[in-house]
Amino acid sequence: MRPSRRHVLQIGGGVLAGLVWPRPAFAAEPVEILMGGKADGSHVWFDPVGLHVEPGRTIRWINLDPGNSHTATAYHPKNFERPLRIPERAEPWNSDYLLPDESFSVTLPVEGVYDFFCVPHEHAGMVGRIIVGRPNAPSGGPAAQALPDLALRAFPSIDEIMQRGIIRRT
Ligand SMILES: [Cu+2]
Repeated sequence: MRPSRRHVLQIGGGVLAGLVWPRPAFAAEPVEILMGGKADGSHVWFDPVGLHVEPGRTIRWINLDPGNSHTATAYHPKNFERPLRIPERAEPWNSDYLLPDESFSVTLPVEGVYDFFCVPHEHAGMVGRIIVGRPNAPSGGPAAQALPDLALRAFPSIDEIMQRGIIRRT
């Protein structure tokens, strides 16, 4: 069962007060991806930008950028007709706009490569990549379709994510 967004936001708000990054990863805990930006809005990012997790893990995005709203949105035709860059059998997600300190969670049971973006900042290269289990699972990998240049350059490679497990923003 997937919790409603409202429920997730309540949980996120409660947990945020004690948030310390980096946190140790426990199997039962969500893995957190921070949404950040410079005060003047000149740079925006997901951190980590690349992540390898086991199937069934929950990912939680948290907007820690006091000056901007962000989204965590799967590359999928159902999301603004963007190209499919998640496994074919996987459910697409779209957090909608997260205000500062809001959060959004999804659980990813299907193995493969998931690329996601921030709706207002895709052109600024605000994208990220999650690998669940094996990247070459039959469910597929990212399609080689045209994205904004800065977005394409921002994805860590599959090899790098598999080797290091987590890729912090540089
Ligand atoms: Cu953004």
